[in-house]
Amino acid sequence: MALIEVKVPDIGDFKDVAIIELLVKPGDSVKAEQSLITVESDKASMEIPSSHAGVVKELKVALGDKVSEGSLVLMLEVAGEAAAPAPAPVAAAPVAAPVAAAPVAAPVAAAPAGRIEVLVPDIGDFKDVAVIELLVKVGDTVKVEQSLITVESDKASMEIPSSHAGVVKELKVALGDKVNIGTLIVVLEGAGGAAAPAPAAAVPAPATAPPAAAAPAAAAVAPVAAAAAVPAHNPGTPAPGLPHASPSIRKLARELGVPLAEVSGSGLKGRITQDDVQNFVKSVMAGAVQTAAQKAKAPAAAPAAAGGAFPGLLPWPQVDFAKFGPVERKDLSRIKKISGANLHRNWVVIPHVTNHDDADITDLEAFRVQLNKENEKSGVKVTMLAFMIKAAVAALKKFPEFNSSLDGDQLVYKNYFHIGFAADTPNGLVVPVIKDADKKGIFQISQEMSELAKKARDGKLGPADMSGGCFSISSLGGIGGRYFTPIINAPEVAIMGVCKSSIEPKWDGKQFAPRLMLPLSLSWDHRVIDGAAAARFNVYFASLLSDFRRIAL
Ligand code: CAO
Repeated sequence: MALIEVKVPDIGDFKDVAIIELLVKPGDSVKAEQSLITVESDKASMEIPSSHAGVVKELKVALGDKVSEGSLVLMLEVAGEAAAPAPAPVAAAPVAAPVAAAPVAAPVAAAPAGRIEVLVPDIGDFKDVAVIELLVKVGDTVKVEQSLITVESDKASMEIPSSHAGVVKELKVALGDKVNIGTLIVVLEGAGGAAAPAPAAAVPAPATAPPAAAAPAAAAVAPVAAAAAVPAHNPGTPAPGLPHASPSIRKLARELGVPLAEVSGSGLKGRITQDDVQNFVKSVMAGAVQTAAQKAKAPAAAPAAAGGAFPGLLPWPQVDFAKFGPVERKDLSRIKKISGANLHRNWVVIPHVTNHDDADITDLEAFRVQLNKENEKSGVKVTMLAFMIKAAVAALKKFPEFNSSLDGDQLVYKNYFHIGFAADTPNGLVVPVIKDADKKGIFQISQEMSELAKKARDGKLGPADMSGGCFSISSLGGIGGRYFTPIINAPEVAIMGVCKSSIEPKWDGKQFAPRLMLPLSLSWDHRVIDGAAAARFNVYFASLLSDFRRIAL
């Protein structure tokens, strides 16, 4: 055992930065690269990692202290050989360098006549960093230096500010997109046409996002709710003032399902601390337990707990499974973690209803088989799903509210037709999107689908492959089953689930005839769509599959 000094590594241009959080205390065991403290400059924050594994003996800094490269953070007791003074700080580079290098350059390309393009400024070693939050939307008025997006690398995150004041005309990035210096973020219309050059230092603002655990790479493989790898805000309520919290606190909050926007911060400058998050959980649980107790006493008049998200909800069962037999633990895949969070939100937030119906695809299946025979040599196999994508486009055209998204009190109707299809991969569910399906034929759609499905299975889908969807189709037809209740892929408002077709006897007016019937399950958002419209959508969709000539009408 020996004592070593853990110092602040090379943190680039960060000098005399204040400590805003102590993440460990004497007696704590820490791993190499575990974050020890959070420091903050006026525009960015980062966590300083430990160079070694060991036990914290003494903290040499306090909240509010200013530190620079080389400042002594703490004394660490390390085992045997590792006791030699730390060489290059293990995790210093990835954490520190990107942020430190970031805050300088002015990212502007001023365009003529009031049109201003705001680009990602010089963000140092930050490369291919994922956009994890969009802080403005089209129509917003922004000030100079107002944060536009949050980006995140492995260990740090930062907000990218606007180089100009103006009104947001176009957002050029989406959640999950990877950006670099020079990437176009938004197009602004300058106030009074004043496309003045950017101030000398258009600097990133305080880091706000969770660490790498869930967002960046996962964003490259967006799950069911593909558009929102890191769900942050309700539609229509982009947060102008995001809660101040360090990456590790954000991670903790996300793991516990705590909405940070509802937590009041007791730390420096209102920063949310670990205690704040834990107290929030306790208060919610106390409300839930109290309500359960009230219910038990007076079941007929159980009042709703004010502010409790789910009054009366019991805590998740804590079971020692090993008591009952041998068990094995495995981490959820990255895709499962992200898709799970999105599915959960969509299931809880959207009032789902599912309508079931059947389509007679006897003739269409015969046509499909014939097409594949004729085109055997082309290498492209036409699938039933390709026909369903075309039928979905026609149905969306006839029932435009199915091709909309809720944005606050408004519905956004889309005049484009991008159709997502759920693809099963060894790592979980993803939803690649066929863009402009209205402009493509059955062969092209079949080919694109097979390419996207392969990319999905190989884990190679990029954010662009999965963004922009209007409506999704989830086909279990190749596997089996009768009907199911698919979860809507927010911010879409409906999803078509399809199961395996089978021959069924159908009365043709004179006799029973064998017909190939395809079970359909349409889930829809009851805030946007009514039951009658859903029934009509299904009937129309089925009629197109029954007689595909109708698509040309
Ligand atoms: N009824 C009967 N047979 C069907 C069918 C249907 N509705 N749909 C497909 N089939 C048949 C196909 O014709 C094919 O048969 P052949 O090999 O004899 O030609 C076979 O089933 C396999 O089809 P497929 O699944 O490879 O192709 P697809 O175009 O139907 O689907 C894809 C592609 C990527 C959507 C699919 O592979 C997949 O991943 N499905 C799972 C989606 C999913 O998990 N949804 C659940 C989401 S909710 O958790």
